[in-house]
Amino acid sequence: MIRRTTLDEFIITGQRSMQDASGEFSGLLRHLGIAAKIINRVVNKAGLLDILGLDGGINTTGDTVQKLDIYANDMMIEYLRNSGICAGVASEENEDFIDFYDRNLLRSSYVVVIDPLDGSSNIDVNISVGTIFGIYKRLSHEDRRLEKRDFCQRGSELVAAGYVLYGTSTMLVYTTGKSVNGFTYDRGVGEFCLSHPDMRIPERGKYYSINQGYSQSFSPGISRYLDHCAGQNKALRYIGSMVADVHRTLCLGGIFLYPVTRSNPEGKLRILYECNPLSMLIEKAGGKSVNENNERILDLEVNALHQRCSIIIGSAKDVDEAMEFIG
Ligand code: P6P
Repeated sequence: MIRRTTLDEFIITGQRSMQDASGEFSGLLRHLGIAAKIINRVVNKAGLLDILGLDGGINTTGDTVQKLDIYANDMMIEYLRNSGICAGVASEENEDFIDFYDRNLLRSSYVVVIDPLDGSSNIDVNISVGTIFGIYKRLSHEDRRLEKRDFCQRGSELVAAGYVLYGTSTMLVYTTGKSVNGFTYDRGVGEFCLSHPDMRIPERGKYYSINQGYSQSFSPGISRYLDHCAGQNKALRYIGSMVADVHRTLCLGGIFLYPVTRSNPEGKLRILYECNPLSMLIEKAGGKSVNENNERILDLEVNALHQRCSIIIGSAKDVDEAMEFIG
């Protein structure tokens, strides 16, 4: 029986090697892991708990909200609030950020950005969904209330980023700026166990991932690149759940693209809690992540919590090749 390192052990060990060994940052990571376990428990039983189906609400960014979205959002926010070591949260599901000032007992210096349940349109048909998170050091003084600038920071300022993929198995993948490590949830012991140490994205892959349904509204450069991919016998894979599509890209190599379209002239995906955390992970694993103007995603100015961008992310050689066509 292989003895696997648990997430808690890995975090504590990592804490010992960090300058900021206050334990606050480690505690925050551990609370995110606990929230992930609770969401996992419900996501896995969703069909039985009769919480499927449209809630009928519309979230901040106009996506149709599923009941499980609300549950995941409430869970993440409560766990982070009760941790006493998080100053506040910005979520896809909330118009504005949430300041934990009254409950931030330790006057935490960290804020969290989250997409609590990404790809939720797939919930009812049992296709993988995910949670995405990013952690920033706050910019405002710890004794004061949070400000928008604490959240609207460049992705390059992230101190940690990760996702939970609720798929055939449940995985938590995160980085604190050095390596990218993957943990698989072992229901038997109720722990995330280290299963994919030091993940590296292949420098090139055979998969390209894009919603071809929008092909009529892609730029000529994107269309030229897609013709090139088809001519190269690359395989098209598109799940419609960014966490699942990016996780496959991280594991097998290749490229994921969500360009601007007529219905989303700025791009559909949100910089703060989708593109930046996933771009940090892919870059730390050796890949690249840019927008259609070939600007590094992590360098983009973030001026609004729900700001969108186009994204081309994946194996370095595939992204470079794509940009030769997209220009
Ligand atoms: P489309 C899910 O709603 C999401 O935000 C991402 O997870 C996913 O990559 C994208 O939207 C899918 O969008 O327009 O292809 O359905």
